[in-house]
Amino acid sequence: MSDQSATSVIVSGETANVFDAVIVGAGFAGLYMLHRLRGLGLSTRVYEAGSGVGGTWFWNRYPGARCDVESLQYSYSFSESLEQEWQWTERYAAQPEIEKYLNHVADRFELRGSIQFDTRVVAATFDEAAKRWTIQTDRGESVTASFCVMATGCLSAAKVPAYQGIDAFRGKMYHTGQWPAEGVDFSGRKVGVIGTGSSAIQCIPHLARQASHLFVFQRTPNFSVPAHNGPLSPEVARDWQANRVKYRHRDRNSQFGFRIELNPKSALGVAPEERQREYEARWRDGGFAMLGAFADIVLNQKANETAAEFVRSKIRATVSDPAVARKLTPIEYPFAAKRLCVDTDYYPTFNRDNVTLIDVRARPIREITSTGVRTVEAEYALDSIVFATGFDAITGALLNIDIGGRAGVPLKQHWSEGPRTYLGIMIAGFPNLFTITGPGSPSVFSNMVLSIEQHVEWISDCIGYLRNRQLATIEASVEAENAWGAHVNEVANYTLFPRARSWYVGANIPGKPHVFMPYIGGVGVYRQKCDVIAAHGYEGFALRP
Ligand code: N01
Repeated sequence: MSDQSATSVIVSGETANVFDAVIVGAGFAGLYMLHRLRGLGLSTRVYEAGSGVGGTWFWNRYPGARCDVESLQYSYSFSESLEQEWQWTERYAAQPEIEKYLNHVADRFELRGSIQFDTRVVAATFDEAAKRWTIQTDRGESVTASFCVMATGCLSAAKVPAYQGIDAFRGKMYHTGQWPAEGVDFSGRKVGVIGTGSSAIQCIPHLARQASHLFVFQRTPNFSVPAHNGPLSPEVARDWQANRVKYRHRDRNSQFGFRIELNPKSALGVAPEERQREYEARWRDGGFAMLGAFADIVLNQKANETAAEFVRSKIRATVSDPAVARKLTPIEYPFAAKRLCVDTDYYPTFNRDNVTLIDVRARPIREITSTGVRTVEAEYALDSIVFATGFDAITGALLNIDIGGRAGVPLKQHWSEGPRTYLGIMIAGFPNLFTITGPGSPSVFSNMVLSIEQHVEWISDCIGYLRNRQLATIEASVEAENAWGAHVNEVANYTLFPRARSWYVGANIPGKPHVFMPYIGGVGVYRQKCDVIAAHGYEGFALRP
């Protein structure tokens, strides 16, 4: 692309540098946003840093990567024919199948022609006089658009800790969130995995089966529940098709955006035998069923402790070496206050002779050497290191772009004490800039696909509303933004979730302001609030000609 002029882009033979809308990202959010905006007749360009569609599901190709909301629910609901023609093969689809699904969607709705791949947006600046965004890419291109939609994902800015000596390592290094497309063969290799979050918990059993030896460097143990994944039974698929409309309605108006039977009883109000029976049944169901076992698990520390102790007992019963089981047992934060992990064979993997668990909380990593990892106690010789060290979550991908609002105020400045938004969709001082599943919305606390659809539909309805009334801009008011931020906080503080040092509060990134970022009032409640605000002529927003 070096021979192109700085102000033009060419996609599918079309040359343009002026659009109605620019969308950043071609994952679940960007693809559906494009489909909707094209439906409104807007000229739209999508920029995507990857060489294909998929977003999260393009980059996270590590062995074992799969969704942990059931695929029938973790899929688009906007097109009945799409739902009817696509058959999921497993309860929880693996990364290749989800990527294939998103490629199918891109083809089915003829979206590719509007997507420019291998292009990262580096800056977006609002021009107050023109009432337009200028968007710049890492290819030196510059285009303008009335609307700029960030579909950049909540978990897309991969983070590798700044270890001393990291550049000296002579083996291979990988991050789970930037996995090579061609895959990696670890046969016969000594492999180190740093981190024990959801990504690590999914890939560790796979790596252990391949590597000659696997060293797991754990700083904080996580609570993990079994997925009980398997082929999707034809009866379940048939039932879904027969009751699709009813089930989707249920999910849209639920707490998490997917089916969890919520037991209305208190964990403290039942006999120990009944409590045990309930937890056992939930454990057998697998996945996030545990979260609904009792109404107060995430609200009351004592109730939470009963669930935590149940999972700890499962760890003790599974891991044969009591010292290893003790290390794997979370004790310092409430059950589910860090994102609950869903696994296949995670705990049994630590019974293998070729797996060693290293507690780097007790004995921290001091440096990475040319041949491995050195903790304060020992050096571990490694051929490969897998960083399963997570992401600069929710705000990272947005702040990695140099976004300037009114009067050139940088988003970094507006968010210097943590993210501030109205509904997680818009930001005061940044007119016509939309953030799909932005901070302050249910996002990572819900079925992402369902929350993405809700935002996309709200945003496209909003843009349609503006255009029908010949209005040029919409902008959140400072008052509405402040009130929403206070509400997000109040709801979070009513629960146990802020009590863990998690990425939900930015605790995994040194120097990041500690703010609980997702809205956890429930996707049904949240949807209602968004709908009422729109029905009242976009209350809390200024709409201008
Ligand atoms: O990242 P994480 P992830 N030294 O941040 C450790 C979603 N997801 O990629 O807890 C040593 O959870 C860190 O330790 P600590 C899901 O929402 C979904 O696993 O900070 N260790 C932690 O153990 C998930 O929550 C799916 O003490 C360091 C780990 O690295 C989110 O993505 C699958 C360290 C990071 O865990 C992120 O998951 C996968 C250091 N300097 C992911 N820095 C599904 O849908 C970090 N760690 C199934």
